[in-house]
Amino acid sequence: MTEEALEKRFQEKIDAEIKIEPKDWMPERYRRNLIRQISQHAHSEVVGMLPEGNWITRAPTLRRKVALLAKVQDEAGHGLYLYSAAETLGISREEMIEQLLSGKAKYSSIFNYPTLTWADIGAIGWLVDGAAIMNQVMLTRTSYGPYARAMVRICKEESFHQRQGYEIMLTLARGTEVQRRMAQDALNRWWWPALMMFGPSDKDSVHTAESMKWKIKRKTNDELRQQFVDVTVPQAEYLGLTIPDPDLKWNEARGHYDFGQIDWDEFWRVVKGNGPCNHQRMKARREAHEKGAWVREAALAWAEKQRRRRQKKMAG
Ligand code: FAQ
Repeated sequence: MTEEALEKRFQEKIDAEIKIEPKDWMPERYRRNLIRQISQHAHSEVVGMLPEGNWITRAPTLRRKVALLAKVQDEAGHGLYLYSAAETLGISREEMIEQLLSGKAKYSSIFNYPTLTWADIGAIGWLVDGAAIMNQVMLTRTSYGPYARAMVRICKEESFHQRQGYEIMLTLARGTEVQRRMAQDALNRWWWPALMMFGPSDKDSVHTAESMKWKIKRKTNDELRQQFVDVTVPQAEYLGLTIPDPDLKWNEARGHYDFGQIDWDEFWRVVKGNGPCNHQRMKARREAHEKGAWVREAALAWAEKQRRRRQKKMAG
């Protein structure tokens, strides 16, 4: 079969909503685009543990500490499912990690902002996990089987994360004046970076057209961002907090909220490595990788020992 005929058959499968599985034929660009997106997604989950991990020792109660520990641990698990999904496309885990540590691969811009107060943990759960879910519910229907299946479980856990964040915000918003101000300050600092998580506007998005054709993405960056604003504004109202956007207004004709201009210069600055915490985050990841070398070596030695034992048993 010619390359052209194979591509035609591939597109027909996509259009018929048949999932693509690891051993199926796929265009090289589809494979590369998926490795890029899934590995960056995995890196985001892993780097995303850092801003919140920072607050585990300072959570205000045992209940909050247990919930935060569980959440951060979940993010590690999400990274692992996603690295495994990417490995089915023919890239090794070592290669992906090397790409992250050398700065070649991206991870979500949002994790380059600092967590200054306890309210930031509430804002991350509410807004960052809220934005992540909006994007990931779409990805449960992505065309690549292993990625779609990983997303189903991830979304269940993310909705617990979103609720724990919103509950922290609710407690602070209904607390003392100082607590309410802390919640408002966290919303002020996290709102715009949360909107940036959805990526550049559609006119500047280089991958969207191809990803939509292959149903890797089913909604564009701007569509998801709008959907996020529409569901989040009433949640802020319920908290009695003000979204830091003077242009935010319900548009009856569109049936959506209009909102102000995103600072795209800030977005690209952060994506290119010059956000408030990029250096700190990468330094922490590199140190963790170096300090974990003995664990990887021990695990490999143990696996080798097991393999030899099994071999001996079979021979005997
Ligand atoms: N940050 O052409 P597009 C989470 C890059 S998980 C950094 O529009 P695409 C859970 C993009 O990679 C959060 N870079 O790209 C959690 C591309 O560069 P490249 C992560 C960004 O792929 C919560 C270039 O700009 N979620 O939060 C960003 O079609 C709490 C052009 O962009 C995912 O990764 C950004 N915000 O659309 C964990 C979901 N946006 O690769 C801990 C899966 C764009 O050519 C605590 N990913 N870029 O060098 C996606 O859905 C897509 O990749 C998008 C971007 C929507 C992120």
